[in-house]
Amino acid sequence: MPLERSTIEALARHLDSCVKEVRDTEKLTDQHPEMSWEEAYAIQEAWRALALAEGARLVGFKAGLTSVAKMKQMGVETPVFGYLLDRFAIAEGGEAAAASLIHPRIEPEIAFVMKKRLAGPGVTLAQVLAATDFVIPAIEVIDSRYRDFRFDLKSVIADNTSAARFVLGGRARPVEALDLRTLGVVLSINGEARAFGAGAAVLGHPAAAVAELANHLARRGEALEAGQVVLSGGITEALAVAAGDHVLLEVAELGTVGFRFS
Ligand code: 0L1
Ligand code: MG
Repeated sequence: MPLERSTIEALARHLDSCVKEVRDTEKLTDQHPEMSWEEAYAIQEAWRALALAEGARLVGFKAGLTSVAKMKQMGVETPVFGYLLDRFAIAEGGEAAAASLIHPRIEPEIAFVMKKRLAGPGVTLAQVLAATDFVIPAIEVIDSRYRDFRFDLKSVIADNTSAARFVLGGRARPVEALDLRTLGVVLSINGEARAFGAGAAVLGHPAAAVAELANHLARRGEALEAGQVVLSGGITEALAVAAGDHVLLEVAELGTVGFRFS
């Protein structure tokens, strides 16, 4: 039986309370095994509406589970998409309070900042590159609201694909000057290099993830807008972090970005 609108909104409020109270929960499909893909995204969107009504600002979107390493780590096969709010942003070189997160993990990503509106369907990689103002190194902090990061795809979509924090920094550069497939990344924690990869790990080219995102948004009556940020997906597996950790991402040709968990 389809989920009632009141149930969709109650589930969005439940996930929101998990974030605000820094506590985990069972995956939503344990109670609602019949949940459809449409309903999973409807919960995510109801949660977004709740945040916007509180005064949060939508600053962009994210693609998740876009690399073989991430898909293997989580035992899934399809990319998923979520949104980014201004309240998720950490200042470059700044701090994130570990006590405000349940069980954070970090991912090295390439962020795109759009200079033009990009609307699907049928968006291609070349159209993504033409609509991109610049790319910049990004670290995404994911923090699944589900106990022990155990979930299925529908539950993770409802949970805004575990989005929690992100930091952008290093050098912002136009895409024309770069081959994003061969950009190497090194992710270090407390000075120890812990994960390595190159842009091609993300669907063969990080812009392919942005194209998939734009086409997904089109199916939901939305588009990427000028000035919005897109996190194109983790290049390596995600690494667990804890209070006191210093995190640093180095990206070839794009410099470094880091922050500290306080
Ligand atoms: O950004 C991501 O790849 C995360 C997607 C959601 C799954 C997870 O929490 O690892
Ligand atoms: Mg990610």
